[in-house]
Amino acid sequence: EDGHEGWLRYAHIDDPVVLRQYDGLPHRVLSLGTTPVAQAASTELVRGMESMLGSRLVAVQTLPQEDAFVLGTQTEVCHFLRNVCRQKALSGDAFAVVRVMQKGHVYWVIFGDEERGELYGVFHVLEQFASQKPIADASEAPAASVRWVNQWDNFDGSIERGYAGRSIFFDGGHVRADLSRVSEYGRLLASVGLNGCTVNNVNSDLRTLDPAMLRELARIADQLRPWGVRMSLSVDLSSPQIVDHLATFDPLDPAVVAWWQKTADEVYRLIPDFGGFVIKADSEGRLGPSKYGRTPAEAANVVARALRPHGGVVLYRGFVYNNHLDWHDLKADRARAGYDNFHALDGRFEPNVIIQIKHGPIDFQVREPLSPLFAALQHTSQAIELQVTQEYTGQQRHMVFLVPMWKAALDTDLRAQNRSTPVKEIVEGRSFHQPLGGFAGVVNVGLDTNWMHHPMAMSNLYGFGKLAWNPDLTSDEILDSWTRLTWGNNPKVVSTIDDLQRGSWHAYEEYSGPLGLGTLTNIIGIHYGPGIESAERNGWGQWLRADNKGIGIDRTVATGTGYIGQYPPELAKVYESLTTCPDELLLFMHHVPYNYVLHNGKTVVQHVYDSHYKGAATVATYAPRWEQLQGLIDEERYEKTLKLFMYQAGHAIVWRDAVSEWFLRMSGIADTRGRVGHYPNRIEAESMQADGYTSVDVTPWETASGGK
Ligand code: BDP
Repeated sequence: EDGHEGWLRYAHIDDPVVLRQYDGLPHRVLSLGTTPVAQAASTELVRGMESMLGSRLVAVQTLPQEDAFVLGTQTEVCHFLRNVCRQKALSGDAFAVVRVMQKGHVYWVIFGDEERGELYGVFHVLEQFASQKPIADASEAPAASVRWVNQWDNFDGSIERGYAGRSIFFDGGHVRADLSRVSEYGRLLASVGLNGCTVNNVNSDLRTLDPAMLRELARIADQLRPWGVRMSLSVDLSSPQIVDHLATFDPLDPAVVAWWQKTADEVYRLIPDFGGFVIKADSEGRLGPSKYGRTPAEAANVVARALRPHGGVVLYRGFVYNNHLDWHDLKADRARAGYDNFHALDGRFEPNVIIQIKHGPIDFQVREPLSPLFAALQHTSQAIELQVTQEYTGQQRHMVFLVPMWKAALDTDLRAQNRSTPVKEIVEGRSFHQPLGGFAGVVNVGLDTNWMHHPMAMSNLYGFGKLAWNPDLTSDEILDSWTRLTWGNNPKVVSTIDDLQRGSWHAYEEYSGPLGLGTLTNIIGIHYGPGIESAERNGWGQWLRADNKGIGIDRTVATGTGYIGQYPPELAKVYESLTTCPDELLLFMHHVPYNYVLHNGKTVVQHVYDSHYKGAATVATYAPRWEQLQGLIDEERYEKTLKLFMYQAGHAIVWRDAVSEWFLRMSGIADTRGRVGHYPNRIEAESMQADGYTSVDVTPWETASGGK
């Protein structure tokens, strides 16, 4: 097995006891719809049942006088099976599975309000088989209407922050001739309820809205359509100037307004089910409305009005900040930017604009507090942006199961208006009664056979979809079903993989950047491996503010940047005080000396040492624990995973030593357990007799033991 099927392996069930529970299921299927989505739903049911149960469903054209599966929309099914008319009316993407008796026959009816629901119902049923659960009546509705993935693919075929090969969509400046992987991707997305895919980089190619390119892009939409996945595009606000040589791209210029309308009309002529536009503007060098003294609302609204007659939406990214901040200015703080740029615009956006906000105020670090912007926008629809591609979290060379991190974010209660407002309810549109809302996951799958390189990384895509559908699921529920679908139901396999993954985020945090420091990685550039000081003294604002006396950014209202004051008062109070600020966010919120004593009784510096040793020690157990599964899973995925675990164990030591040595040198405080700086049995390369090699100083010094 090569991981190509992801969690849709549909492995044959051999256990006769398990198989027996499906004995009475029908052998006929009636599919009432004729659209590609309806066809995909019935084909999938046939495929899954044959593969898992070995039973071949026969398609029939009318309601048979024998047991059958019946697939359709609620309206379609209701003509044939009166009981279904009496069921509560579904709406949007909801689905239901009901067992109906009529004239002595059993009909398993899988229906939605729309065909997309039908497809979700089929995947639900197939997931029951794959996890060996009985089939029962079910009815589910997604938490929010926007459940999109973003791909940061470039037209040349590279992928920004993609770690699993080249683009499945593009190559050499064009849409690929062979889009078979796109259709397979659409199937994976649909199987977990995802309904949109933005196919190009947020740093959008300026040719994206060129008519010739749009015609090519329409081919991608055709591949995704049968899976109920609507294509969307990232667009650059300067497009009117670039594509049609307008004199300006000022959103309030009538010619620009007309251009967006004309362009939206053209997009929908080619792609009738087009989802909408994602916009990154005034951020990291992208142009934006600030050029003309206009606000993000003025820009977003012009585009939104053009899309609205067609049912499209604008996801305007909240990731707007100045990357030329002055490090010497103690009040300068990148974390403030989202709130500062958007909160005054609350209520000024068209109803089909959604502000897409990264879950933390900085940038997908291993631990961040929630962005305070979520609580500040109470009259504007919002989506949470989560990063499935492991940019700062090990780039799919380290196993890091991110669902617990996202759960912690989604469950965080921001206490807006001094009442319960967990972020998941805000982005569902529930807390502040907004018309839209949802989830955007940056995924960046590539042409690697198994989509994401690390066999464990697909759990993050699966988990993202599941949470976007139902953020109340627990991390353990999601993990356990992914493991069963991906690796089979052998109890030892399931418990071993679940245990390995469950603590993997925490372990990564322990050896990469604890106490809210952020991932202590190479910040300028690849974002991989240790690079502690690379964050300091540049304009990007991912600073540590470390010197020989202390570390951390003072973000308090009393003496710091004032960032904490952007939170609703109850939460602000918790973060403002050293007594109540949780250790895990301490250095994000406060500047303290190295010997400051944490709630856990340790000093900051000793905690840093201990946590790095602990994290690296945990990772060292991965390979031997994995080896217990040899023979219980297929050789191919076994070997691939084993190699990655061995690599991760080594790289975790590199991390451990780099960060610990840096803290030792910076603070001058020794490890009470005498580990840091003393490595028994280690032989430094520079101490060897190495023909043909010379020893050189390494920058940053802490990334090589001994600095050479
Ligand atoms: C950062 C990435 C950069 C993206 C940017 C964004 O390093 O490649 O363009 O976010 O989200 O995390 O726009």
